[in-house]
Amino acid sequence: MTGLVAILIIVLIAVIVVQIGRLSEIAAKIRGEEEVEERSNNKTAVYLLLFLVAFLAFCFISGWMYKDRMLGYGPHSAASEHGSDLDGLFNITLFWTGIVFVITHIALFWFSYKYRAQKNRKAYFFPHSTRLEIIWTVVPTFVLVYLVVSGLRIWNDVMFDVDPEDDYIEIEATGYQFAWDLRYPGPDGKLGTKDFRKIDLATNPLGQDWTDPKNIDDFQPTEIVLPKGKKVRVRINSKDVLHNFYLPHFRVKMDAVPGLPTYFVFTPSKTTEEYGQQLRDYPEYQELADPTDPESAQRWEEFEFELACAELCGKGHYSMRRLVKIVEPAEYEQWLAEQSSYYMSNIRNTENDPFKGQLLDIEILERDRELTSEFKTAIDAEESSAVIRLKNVFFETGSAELKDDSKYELNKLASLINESEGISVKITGHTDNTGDNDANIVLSKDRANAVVNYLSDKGVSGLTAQGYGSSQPVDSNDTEEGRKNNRRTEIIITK
Ligand SMILES: [Cu+2]
Repeated sequence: MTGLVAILIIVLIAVIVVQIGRLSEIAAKIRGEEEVEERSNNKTAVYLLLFLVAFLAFCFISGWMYKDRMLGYGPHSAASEHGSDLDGLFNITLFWTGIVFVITHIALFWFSYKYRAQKNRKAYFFPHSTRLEIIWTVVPTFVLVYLVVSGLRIWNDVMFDVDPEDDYIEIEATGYQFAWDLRYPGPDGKLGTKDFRKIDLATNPLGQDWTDPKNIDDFQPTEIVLPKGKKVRVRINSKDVLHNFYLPHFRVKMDAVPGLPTYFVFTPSKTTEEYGQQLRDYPEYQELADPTDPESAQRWEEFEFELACAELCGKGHYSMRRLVKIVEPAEYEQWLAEQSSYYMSNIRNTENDPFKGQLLDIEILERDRELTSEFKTAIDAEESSAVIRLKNVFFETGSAELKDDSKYELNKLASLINESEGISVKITGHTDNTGDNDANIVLSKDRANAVVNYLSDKGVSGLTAQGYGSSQPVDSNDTEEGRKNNRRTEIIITK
């Protein structure tokens, strides 16, 4: 029995020894895997750190490399008075969010390095810290409040509407698929009223109300021209879908909403010419404007501001581009003087004209301007005498009775003669060659006398009159147009 127990003990010991041997073998294997795992953890943690460095370097280098392509940097400085405020706002936001961006990325990757899995280190369960909660609530609150408040202040400055007392120009842009209709107020400085029910694509694309005198001088140019340094209010409309009135160089961007007029106020601070000059230092603007033509100008010389639609409004969206020219005030006045009103060139004396057959104030002013300029030219000329045709003096057919319309021209003429010294004025009457020659001479003499009498009533003295009948034609008597030109009243000014 004792022998049996002894054998059993030996067997058991052998089994235990074998088991222990196998156990340590397995343990050694496991330990080896852990080592492998630890090594790979270390490697990953270092890679993450390297990624952090490369990522931040990439962010800064690409930001620096491409900064000239962003609004507010390099060649893209603002060309309006409020533009640099908006650019400044973006820079402040970039500065603060940039700091947070850098700190959070460093913290994220540093933590993944520092707290990687390691032998003999146990994760620490961290359920709550009131202090930390307070810190990461309060700090962003202050930063955000600061950003929002300073942003709102600038936004309110930028979006402030004009005071009616202000000196400003109001223009209008109406977007539709796919163009902008631009409207300027003309010499009265006021845009006329509109009604969408009056829109007619052929004769009245904006629905202007022609009974409103403010509409009479409004004109519709194909490009925006504005003077430097003057406040501009843009009324923005849309006739169909959402568009967006975007002047990138002036930091002006506003939706054009059908049925809801919007506006924007801005003051251009640089002329197109000045802006082009400041681009000439940038290599990308020294390239040829037309790469196929070695003779072509450099890009900075051809620079133009532009209006773009910044809403994807349909497939012809791109064609909503319009040029914007900023010029010196004197050049602007000259441009304004060259524009002709939509009403005068398209509506006047058509069946759509509510003032058909009536003389408009604007026409009287135009006649005054024309007569004054001809009169001044005659006075300033070197020749001792000059002839001016009175284009707006009319008589009843076959009679020497002045038509009522003639008074505007004659009143102006009276004041011009009264203001001038050292001149003598002769009124001459002319007819066409129809009818009896003697009768024509009498009629032309009577008409010249009628003008003299009218002017004498206005205090003009020393006038003489002569009738030439049809003896001095200025045009052919074979056509109605020519005969009309020959029937005329003239003045001869002698110094
Ligand atoms: Cu559009």
